Amino acid sequence: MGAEPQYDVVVIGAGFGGLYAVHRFGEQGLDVLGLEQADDVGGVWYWNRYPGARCDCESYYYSYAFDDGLQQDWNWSLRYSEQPEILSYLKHVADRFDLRRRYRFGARVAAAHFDESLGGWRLRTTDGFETTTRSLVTAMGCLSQVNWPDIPGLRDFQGRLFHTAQWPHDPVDFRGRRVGVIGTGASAVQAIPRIAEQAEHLTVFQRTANWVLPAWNRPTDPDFDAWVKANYAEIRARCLASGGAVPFDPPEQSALEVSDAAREAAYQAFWDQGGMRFFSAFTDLFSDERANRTAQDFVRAHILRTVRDPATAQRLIPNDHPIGVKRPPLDDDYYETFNRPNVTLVDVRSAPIREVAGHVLRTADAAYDLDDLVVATGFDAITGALLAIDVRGRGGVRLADRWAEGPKSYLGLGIAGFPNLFTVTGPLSPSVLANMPTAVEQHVDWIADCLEHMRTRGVATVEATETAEAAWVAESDAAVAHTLYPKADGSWYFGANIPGKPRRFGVYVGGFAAYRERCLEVAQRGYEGFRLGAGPNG
Ligand code: N01
Repeated sequence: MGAEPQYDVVVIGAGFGGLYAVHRFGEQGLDVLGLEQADDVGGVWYWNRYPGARCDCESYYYSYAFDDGLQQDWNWSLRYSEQPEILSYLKHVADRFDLRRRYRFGARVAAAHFDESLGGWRLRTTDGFETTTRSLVTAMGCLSQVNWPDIPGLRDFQGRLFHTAQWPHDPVDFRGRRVGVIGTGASAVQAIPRIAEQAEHLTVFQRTANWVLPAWNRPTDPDFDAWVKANYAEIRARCLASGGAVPFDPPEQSALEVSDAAREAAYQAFWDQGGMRFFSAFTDLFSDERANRTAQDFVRAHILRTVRDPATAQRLIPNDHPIGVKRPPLDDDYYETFNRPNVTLVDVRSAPIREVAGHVLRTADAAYDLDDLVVATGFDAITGALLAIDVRGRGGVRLADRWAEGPKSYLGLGIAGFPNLFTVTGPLSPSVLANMPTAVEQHVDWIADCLEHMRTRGVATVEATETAEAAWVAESDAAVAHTLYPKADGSWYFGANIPGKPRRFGVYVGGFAAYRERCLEVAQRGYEGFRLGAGPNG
């Protein structure tokens, strides 16, 4: 008999997904190791410490459901929690379930090679640590591989240079400073109002305007909190039964079948509630351009009413994509911020950024002298973290080659040719279009059951078949083709924000509840679409 792998399962990542995976697999008696590149737990909430960093899902459902004691004991201070509180929560989870003892921190995985004779994976980290494992579970987040734009001279900027996703741990003081922010995505929209409150002057370099919705963040209402705690079982069940893993009532009417007055009233009611609930107003906002245009009209009117300078208001109105099909940011006075005398909006679509030299950011038609530059240009999303590792499957095939034309996966969980590799919220799963903690729990539970199936049946390898994978890719592509998402061809959902990255919509849009049912059916049918390989004694 050949050598046995050192671990039953290695989990990469210590964010929401990784922590739950390490806990769950440990509870079922597996020998589990966690590897995390940071020096502590938190995942995206460890790295994204920029001012205003906050969750755009409400905390009572953007939280773990797996332990009732945890959800009863933990109290959220705000409707949408800020980064420090979410990080405290994840640290509390690590303490409460004693998870750090299973982790190696400061361990960035450099290589993961499937070894056929071992029937498992050989791993190496950048600090030279090596180990082997029967199964490998990646829980590295969909938005964790930082995107630095290719702007000549940027990295040599002579002032203070920040990226929102690699923010310093100590607070940054912008008082008396001339600050520039590149980007107007969700990170920038959260940071801009906070930086504007401090900076002597803030210049926002915008390439593409975004549709921004109000969060109406506020302290947690104690009565609501008590209601939530008394009704958690039902709230979580509603999440599992919904398209976005959120406890919202699904819409029932088309935006086109109601009167103008009724439509306006509905949008206003959802606007006043705040957040992504806005998209629960009507059934066809993601499928019918005319319906979507009515929502755009509503938000456009808000921008024109709010922003006093007409030229700035026009620049803040998106003109290249329907509302919702790029991830809409939630704001805290974002539009109002452009009424401040110390804030300037610069359009770098018409006059692109050419270079950074010394303290100066130069566009095609002007130069801006800055003390601080905040880069809010997002991530190499969905596949970036996985492809940053030298992953090789059967026959030494590189994952980067396998995905040369875009990600391919069966259910976003398994990849043909890469046995015993499971990807938590992987490409072509509902991932970022579902409430993340619910999505990761569903994936980890499914993987845990699969690992149990392997152990009890003497199964050595589980591997998606090429046929099942191809069918799932086709189904995922077809699902998105019926929506308005392809109308935003610059979105990171397609990988379009990274020069040279192959285009494929990386998220399954068929809805979380239907997807979950599908995963359960696959398991019930003996892991249909996966090839189960017998072990040396099987
Ligand atoms: O990144 P983004 P993000 N010159 O890619 C611009 C999640 N998130 O970090 O649109 C000039 O959305 C780029 O312009 P354009 C959330 O899912 C969650 O803001 O490519 N500009 C865009 O404006 C979100 O969607 C929370 O034309 C350049 C911006 O940079 C995702 O993370 C909070 C440029 C990048 O926007 C990513 O958000 C924050 C260049 N060379 C984020 N290159 C929560 O609430 C890029 N841009 C949990």
